[in-house]
Amino acid sequence: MTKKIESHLTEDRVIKPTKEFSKSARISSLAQYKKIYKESIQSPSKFWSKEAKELHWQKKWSKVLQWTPPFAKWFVGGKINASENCLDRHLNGPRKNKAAIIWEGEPGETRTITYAQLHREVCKFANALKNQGIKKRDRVIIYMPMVPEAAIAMLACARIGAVHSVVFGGFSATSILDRVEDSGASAIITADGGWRRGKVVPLKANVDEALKKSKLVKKVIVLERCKNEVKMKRGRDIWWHKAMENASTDCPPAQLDSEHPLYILYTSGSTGKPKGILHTTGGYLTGTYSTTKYIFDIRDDDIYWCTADVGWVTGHSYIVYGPLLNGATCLMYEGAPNFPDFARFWDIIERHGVTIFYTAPTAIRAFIKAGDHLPEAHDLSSLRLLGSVGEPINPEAWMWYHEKIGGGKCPIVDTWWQTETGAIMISPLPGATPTKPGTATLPFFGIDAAILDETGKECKANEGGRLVIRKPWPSMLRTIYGDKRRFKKTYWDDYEGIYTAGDGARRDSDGNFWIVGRLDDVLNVSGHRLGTAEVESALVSHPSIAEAAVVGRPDEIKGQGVVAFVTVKEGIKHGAKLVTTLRNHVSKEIGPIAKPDDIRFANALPKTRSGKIMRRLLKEICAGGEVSGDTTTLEDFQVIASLQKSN
Ligand code: 7RM
Repeated sequence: MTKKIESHLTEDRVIKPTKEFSKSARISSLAQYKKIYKESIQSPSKFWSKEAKELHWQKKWSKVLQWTPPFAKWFVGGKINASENCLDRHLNGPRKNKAAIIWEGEPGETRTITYAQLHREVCKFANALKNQGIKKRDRVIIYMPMVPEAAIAMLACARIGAVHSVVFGGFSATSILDRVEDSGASAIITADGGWRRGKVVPLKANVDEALKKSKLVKKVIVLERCKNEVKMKRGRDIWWHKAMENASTDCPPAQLDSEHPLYILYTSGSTGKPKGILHTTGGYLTGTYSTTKYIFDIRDDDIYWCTADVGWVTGHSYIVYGPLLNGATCLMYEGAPNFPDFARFWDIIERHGVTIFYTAPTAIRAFIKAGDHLPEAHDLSSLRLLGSVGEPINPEAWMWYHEKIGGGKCPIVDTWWQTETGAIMISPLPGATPTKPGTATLPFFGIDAAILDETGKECKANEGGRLVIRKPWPSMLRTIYGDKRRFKKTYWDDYEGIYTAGDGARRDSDGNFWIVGRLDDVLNVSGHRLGTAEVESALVSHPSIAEAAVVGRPDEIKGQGVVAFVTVKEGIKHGAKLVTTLRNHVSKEIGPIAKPDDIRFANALPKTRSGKIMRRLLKEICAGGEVSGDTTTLEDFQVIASLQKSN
């Protein structure tokens, strides 16, 4: 019996960058990419030090890399400050009075903050933090809505060398408490509330609830955003505007070691408590700076919009650090994509003239479901580049995104990376890489990505295996905070000195990487190992289907049977007839082995707050058991109840 992951779905459509885009792009042909890539893999230190030199170093490094697997130190001996690089570096030229952040609140108000203004606010807030007794290396939890102050808080921490840990504003009191305890945080920066679908999310009340059970936190700074009623605890809580009142605007950036911790960001494992992914300064800045520059090919006149929340790594690397390091103008939106309706994003793009738009497949599928008339009613012609992140983008969604949003002219960068990798690892370069819908294509410069079988041998073309990175890279996680053993065990146990990402993938004959799903989710049907992504993609390629999640369930004969949970598009009737149609459709697209044994219609699928389907929960439902393990990252618990009922 083979242990390889099989792959049956093929995609022949090739979309090349337009001449117009390539002409002015930093990397303008596949040949140019290949040449630089080859050199960068032969000598990663040379490539990365060239990139790092474009940043401002208070003191230059003496050694590019010190690698004692699995522990890396980048730019050893160098001194650098993240906030200085995001802000001060732009103040001596034409970017000084350029918009750094264009913000839109959910109720509709807007603010524009220039680099000079952002610098001033960050310096003031950094002094406010110091006045509250916060020092270098202290851990500070940031639990904020999507407002500019979230970025200001992050950059202010970085300015004084405090370590931020952003907790997504949709998380509960329990999640805050877990993260406070694990990180040993001594302060929390929050707001009275934040707007989401027309309602106030009671952030401060959640913090109060969490802190009933912990004595670690000495200071809570509260931004007034929604003017909802909150309780302030004397001696512990202070309003943001009060803390700012007497704070000076003069705050020289702290001199920090290149390996000084920049942030901890918690990511859920499939089992056990969330992992505190630790990123440090010099390498992380180099990785996010370089990837933003080449992959988004960002320009001074771009209006760049990444729709993620700052609570996710995508928000850290591609709303705050990457774009600001590049002196870009970033749009930031506070609220939900469907408030007041599913046209909100198209409306924002039109009104602000967004040129680069970076979002997630889960959002794209929701937009498809909501109907084409919504984007069609808006002028989206300002767009020149689109991006996707978070999950495999199924070819149907890719084509829709390309045609309906990109007007057929915008390249799409399907970017594969993780909280752990800090920056994008595999992605097209928009002026250079021919793409096929559904593949993240080729590794970024300096990234030695490969697919290995369980013996450590590289897989042949179209053979599925484990996605790994064979050489260290600057923005890699340094450890799991406080748990080196778990760090080693989770990422470095499969192969000596090689990082295992936990994703299954294959490369096609052009070398493109196709992610077939998380390794924990791989199906095993009569000895055939199938990735979930391909079966899901086949289902969604049927015109009636909006979304699909596929899992295995124990089967006496086949080992595992295939169960598909699907949601249908607006106005589609479902029943026995559609079940037969879909089973035949999958059989035709992939082959009879992938034919679902069972298809269940659902109103919604269980997802994490960032839109990833939680297949583990579906597996548990299929096995007939109760849903167990960590469910704190589940977006909506109702979904589980309704799936269990229809079971
Ligand atoms: C950035 C982010 C990481 C996991 C990763 C994959 C999946 C992310 C893509 C993707 C296929 C993509 N960080 N993933 N991007 N799969 N194509 N372009 O999402 O830590 O939250 O998740 O997400 O499984 O391992 S994350």
